[in-house]
Amino acid sequence: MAEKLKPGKIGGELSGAGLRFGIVVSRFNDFITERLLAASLDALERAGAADGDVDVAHVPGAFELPLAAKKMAATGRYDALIAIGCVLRGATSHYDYVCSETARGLQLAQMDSGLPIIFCVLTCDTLEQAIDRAGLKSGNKGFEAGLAAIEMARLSRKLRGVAGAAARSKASSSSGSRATAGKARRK
Ligand code: INI
Repeated sequence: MAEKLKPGKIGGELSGAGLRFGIVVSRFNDFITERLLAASLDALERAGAADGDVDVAHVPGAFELPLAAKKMAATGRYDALIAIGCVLRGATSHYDYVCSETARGLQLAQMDSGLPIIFCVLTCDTLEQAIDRAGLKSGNKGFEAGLAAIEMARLSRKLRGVAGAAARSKASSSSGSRATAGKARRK
């Protein structure tokens, strides 16, 4: 019987040392977002991120997160970003627009820039649900976001290394086959 296939594993270790992070936080519902921010910073600090390697930018509301994240990504300074917000359902459809455009904008910024942007935007029906996710019954989503940022930053660095090694080996094998073809022509 064939041996069990052992695939190569590419993982993102949870060490923040030497990585740079940008965090963009919305001021709207800051009772919640500042708690999410504190927990994200706690996760980064515990994983070894250094003071000078973490920057925090504030924006008015969740709707402004994507543009600020895109501009932070464009600086080329960071290994990963975290976008923090809290949208609470109101009496009108405003909530739906803010939620969907914030999620869409952040995903676009992430895919355009190639930089991991962690989605730490609570979208809740009630303040109680948000409080539960910002340090009460359901843990703190900010802490989870900090860990996700580290994992994605590490994984991205590794995948860049894998891509670089693949490109180098392709280049050397094609220059090798050009040299062989040249020799064959000279004979
Ligand atoms: N922004 C939030 O971050 N959370 C909300 O709950 C919210 N509500 O409910 O209105 C909210 N609105 C503001 C929005 O994000 C923009 O800042 C504003 O529309 C200006 O562009």
